[in-house]
Amino acid sequence: MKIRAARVIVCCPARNFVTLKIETDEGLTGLGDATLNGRELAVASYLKDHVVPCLVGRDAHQIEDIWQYLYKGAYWRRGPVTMAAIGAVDTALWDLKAKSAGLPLYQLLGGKSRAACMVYGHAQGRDVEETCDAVSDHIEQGYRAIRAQSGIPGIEKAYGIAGAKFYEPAEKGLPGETVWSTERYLDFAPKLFERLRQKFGFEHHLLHDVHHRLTPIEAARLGKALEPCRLFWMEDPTPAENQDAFRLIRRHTVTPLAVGEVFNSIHDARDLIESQLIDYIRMSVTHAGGISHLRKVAALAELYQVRTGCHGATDLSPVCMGAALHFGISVSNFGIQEHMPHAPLTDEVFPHAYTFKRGFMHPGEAPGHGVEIDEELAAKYPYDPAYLPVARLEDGTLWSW
Ligand code: GCO
Ligand code: MG
Repeated sequence: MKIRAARVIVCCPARNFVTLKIETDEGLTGLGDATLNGRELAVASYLKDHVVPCLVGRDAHQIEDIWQYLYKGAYWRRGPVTMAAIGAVDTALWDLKAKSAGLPLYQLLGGKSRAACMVYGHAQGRDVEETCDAVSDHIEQGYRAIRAQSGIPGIEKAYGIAGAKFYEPAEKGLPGETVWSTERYLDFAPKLFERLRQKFGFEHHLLHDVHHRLTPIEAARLGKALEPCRLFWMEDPTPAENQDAFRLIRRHTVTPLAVGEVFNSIHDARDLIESQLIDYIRMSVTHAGGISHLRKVAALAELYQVRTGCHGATDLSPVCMGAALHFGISVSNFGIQEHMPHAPLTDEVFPHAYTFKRGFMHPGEAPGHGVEIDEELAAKYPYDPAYLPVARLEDGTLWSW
């Protein structure tokens, strides 16, 4: 099965997506997601100008060799742009291999390890009571696990809160600026979760995303304060370039930790996993070099009882979600999958076999990863520049958003 052509499709059905479509001489097509929020065209160019010319004519079955060729062969290793591009090629090749076998992808990954993948939804509100309403709404929809984010008194635009029903991280135009106050947040966050536990008890899993905003000692303090609320996880409590930072947090708290949505290589996570500094690894199929590389991360994590908790925000396309569910249903140390439903228009452009039922998702039984693209419809929604916001402290210091 030879690669005949590969095309990069950039479109904006409700938000921007970069999709790689590989075609073979046997007439099969495979899809991979290469969306890097706010930096989409850099990956599109990397694919179009540097990767696709090297793919044409290769045997589409040689997934591992092509992965190594693109990784080692480029000389310049790692990085979000490179790894998103490699991830898209890898995902498209797994899709093709499964389609040529006539099997759903999970069968090629060792078969099912569970009946379906538990997912968590996003509950958000402008204040505690609105967040309570959103949690209750998610419980009604059947979610077993819910991430809760709330507006914070004294902070105009807190992370994860939207005016609209669904929170969408990227905004049209140049990056917006938001103001952050660690003091106000640390004062407020434990009160939010105390109220949620008081109202809903302990039957449902609650999660929370700190979004890289705290220093290690502040994160330790928050983890400790949240212990009575027994969170499923506290996510990205501090930036993780310095993996050692998590030793300090770990020494002070038993609140489980989840890290890795911005990682792109196993090396970003190695010490965190081997030293058992985290409980969940959040790397995604799209940003971490595809299914092949993510399986290696999961295999390393399995040795240390670290479980997967893949990033699944709306900036990962339905192609990523399809692939993530095949990965999740097959891998032995699956933990949970993030689920931020896409806009109806996004779902229309990317018809898919995966389904949601009472808090669990299933990848479906279609051959491949089960996600396609309606190119004609996609062409009606051209790229529309959008960026993630930046954050500053109250005195103007640039901070982690
Ligand atoms: C999450 C994330 C996202 C990111 C977004 C950036 O946990 O879902 O933190 O909401 O902010 O993916 O592009
Ligand atoms: Mg996050």
